[in-house]
This record gives sequence, structure tokens and C-alpha cells, in this order.
Amino acid sequence: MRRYLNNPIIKPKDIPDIKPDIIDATSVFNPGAIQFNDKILLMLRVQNRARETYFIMAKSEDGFHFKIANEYIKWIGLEKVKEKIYHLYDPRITKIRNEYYIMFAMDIESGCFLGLGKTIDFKKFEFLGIVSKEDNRNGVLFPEKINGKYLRLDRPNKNQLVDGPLTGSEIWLSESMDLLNWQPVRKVISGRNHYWDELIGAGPPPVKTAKGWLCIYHGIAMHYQPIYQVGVMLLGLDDPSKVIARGRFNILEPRELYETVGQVPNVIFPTGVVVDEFDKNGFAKMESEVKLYYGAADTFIGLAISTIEELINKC
Ligand code: BMA
Repeated sequence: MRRYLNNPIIKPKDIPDIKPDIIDATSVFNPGAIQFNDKILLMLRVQNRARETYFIMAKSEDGFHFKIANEYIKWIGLEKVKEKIYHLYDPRITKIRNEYYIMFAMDIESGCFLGLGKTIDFKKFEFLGIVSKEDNRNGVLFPEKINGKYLRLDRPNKNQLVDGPLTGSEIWLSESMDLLNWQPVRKVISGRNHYWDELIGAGPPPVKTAKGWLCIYHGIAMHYQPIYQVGVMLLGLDDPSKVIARGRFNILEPRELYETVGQVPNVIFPTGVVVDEFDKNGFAKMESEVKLYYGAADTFIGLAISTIEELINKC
């Protein structure tokens, strides 16, 4: 992928003060992304200096220059959760019919679970519920039902790192009839020990192409200190648990200063993708540009660019 020359596109100092909660923001990273009414929207993960987390919307005409909202998102219905909520983070946005679903990680008293929210206008946001039974992260919805069911990729958290978080080395496919109750179907891929993607998790929502579902995911090399990188795989259109191809090489790794230095060094964390052109059957065009929005060092937002064809070739 090619980095945008004026990266990072959003820095902590671009976040306006939203008093009394956000003053001189610490970090902005891991954004959800979506095209909405000819604009590109990002849902930013922002941390204040109490290291509390907020979601703030940003809007752009061209995908490069963003105007950041002066308020943070207040989820209607979040009070349904009876446990203490610490953070909602790493949102992924998927359009299904004319609604926009946001799946995110929720750190609550009993662990880390997937949460689901919905909006139709990016003004009012509704919290629908906790949608994983067990500890899980990196949930991303497919943009359409397949064989009558909603599908998502997710990443059960089963690996306890020494002095670190509960994390995972397998991406799974799960299915649901109503978007709220989910059952695991089967494992899609495992991490590759000793190589770039030892631990893994899904990235932005899958993109439908004529060759299969194009999925960008993150892989972590655990040599000494973790290195978060980006890779690609192609999954079957009718059965996304079938891996058609998976790239050997990463397609983006921390190299620039804003990726190697920050609150968590050596992190590229892909969460948002915007594809310019689809054909009349809803498949991304081979020559279409792909914009990937990613968190850099848990501090900044970067943008990297490619095409559908190049990414499929890398699978
Ligand atoms: C992962 C998630 C991401 C974060 C990354 C690097 O486990 O918590 O939100 O960007 O670690 O710290």
C-alpha cells in the first residue's frame, strides 16, 4: 500500500476541546470509516488525559481532509448494560440495506465483549446490545446476508499474554438471524507462528469482489515487543469460511515515525476501508481505488492507498 504523503491525516492536536470531558486529547486512532451521502465519514477513537475513550465523528469531501465534530457520540440505550463499562473502542461500520451498523469492542467489568450500535443519519446513535457470549474482539459484519443469515468475522480472546491482555490467534466466522444472537460457525484462519501474523484479528468490514470477499486483517509478530501489521485474504463469496487465498507478506508495516513512536510503538491497526467504485451488481471494480484508514502507534490516524486488483494479487 502507498501512504498518503501528508500522513498522519488526524493528530491528537486536531481534536477540539469538548469541555469538560476532552481537553488537549492524548490520542486519536483506530477509526471506523464509511461513505455516506457523497462524504467520507470516520468514527474516531479518542482518548482524553484520563485515558477514557470517546467516539467522535469526522467528515470529509475528499477522504484526505477531515472536519472533526465538536461533540462526542452519546449512545441511546447504553444504560441497559448493568455492569460497569470502561471503554467502547475500535468501531467498524457496515452498511446493511439503508442502515449503518457499528460493531465495537467493549471493556466491561467481566471482560472484553463485542457491542453493536446502529444509526441511519450519523446524528442519533442507538446501542443495540452486547453481541458476544464470551470474551471477543475485532468483530466485523458482512454488508449483506449470505444464505439467509447475517455473518461476521470475530476473534475469540483465548490467549493470555504474560503481563498483557487476553488476545487471540484465530479469526472465526459467526452467524446470526437477528444481528443480536450469534453462533460460531467455524474457524477461518489461524495465526502463523514465527512469522508476521502470529496473533491475528479482522480489520475493516469485508469488501465484495468478483473473486471473493476481500478481507484486510491485522497480524502481530510477537518477537520481543509486538509489531502490528496489515495483511489480506480472500474468502469464498457463498461460504466465507472457505479461504481462497491468503497473502504470505504483510502489505503495510510500521516504518514511519508516527507508526513506530507513540503511546504504543510499532502499531498499524487497520479498521476503516473506503472503496470508490462498485459495478451494478454490487462488486467492487478491479481498478477501483481503496483507501485504508488505520491507527498508528495508538496515537494518530494514517491513510494508505491501493486498488482492489493490487490487493487481490497480494492475497
Ligand atoms: C489491540 C487493541 C487495539 C490496539 C492494539 C495496539 O489489542 O487494543 O485497540 O490498537 O492492541 O495497542
